[in-house]
Amino acid sequence: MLGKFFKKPGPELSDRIPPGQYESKGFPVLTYGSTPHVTIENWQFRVWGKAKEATFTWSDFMAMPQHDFTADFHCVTRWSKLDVQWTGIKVLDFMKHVEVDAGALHIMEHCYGDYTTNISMEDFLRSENFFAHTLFGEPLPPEHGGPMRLVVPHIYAWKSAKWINGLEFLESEDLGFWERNGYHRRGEPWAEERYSS
Ligand SMILES: Nc1nc2c(c(=O)[nH]1)N[C@H]1C(S)=C(S)[C@@H](COP(=O)(O)O)O[C@H]1N2
Ligand SMILES: [Mo]
Repeated sequence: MLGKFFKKPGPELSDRIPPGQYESKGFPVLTYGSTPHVTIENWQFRVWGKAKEATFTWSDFMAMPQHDFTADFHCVTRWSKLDVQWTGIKVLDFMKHVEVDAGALHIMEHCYGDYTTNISMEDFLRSENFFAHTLFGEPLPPEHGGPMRLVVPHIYAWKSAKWINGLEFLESEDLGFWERNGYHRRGEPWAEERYSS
């Protein structure tokens, strides 16, 4: 008995819900540790490593093109929430402002609160990835990563860093917090890349 919030996918959802996942009607909060509280005045975003070091403010991000996004969200703990509505900035628009070195093939995402997660440049530089500051038409609540988080819809949601505040560009792959603790280095939900082997 799964209760009313988690529903086993019927055939009509089998192309939306990856194997081993259940549909969640609510939007659970999944945070390791406590929720950082960061104001938009104090929020800063830094890029460094194999890229020209630069710092961006909230108004720098607001001056970039703003878009609405609808994306499915898959947590490795087996819940998936469909059609989450966000507003924010495309990763590819942001990256027009970053001078990346030729040898940068990986990224470490950094956050307020010290969470980290790694992603390859190839998985990061996709047109559907975005930084989000609005959730269902309201400012992104702190527990869901406000004021700003990353959303990478095609990978399990632990790569969608909440309270994101920086990108460290790397020549070779390094592992983030969950990846060092047994989770898969990539985390593609349709291939069920849950754990490292
Ligand atoms: N900074 C930070 N980002 C994070 C996490 C976290 O603990 N800290 N948890 C990850 C996990 S495991 C998931 S499933 C999603 C959950 O996002 P939500 O709490 O908005 O549902 O955020 C991801 N991003
Ligand atoms: Mo998760």
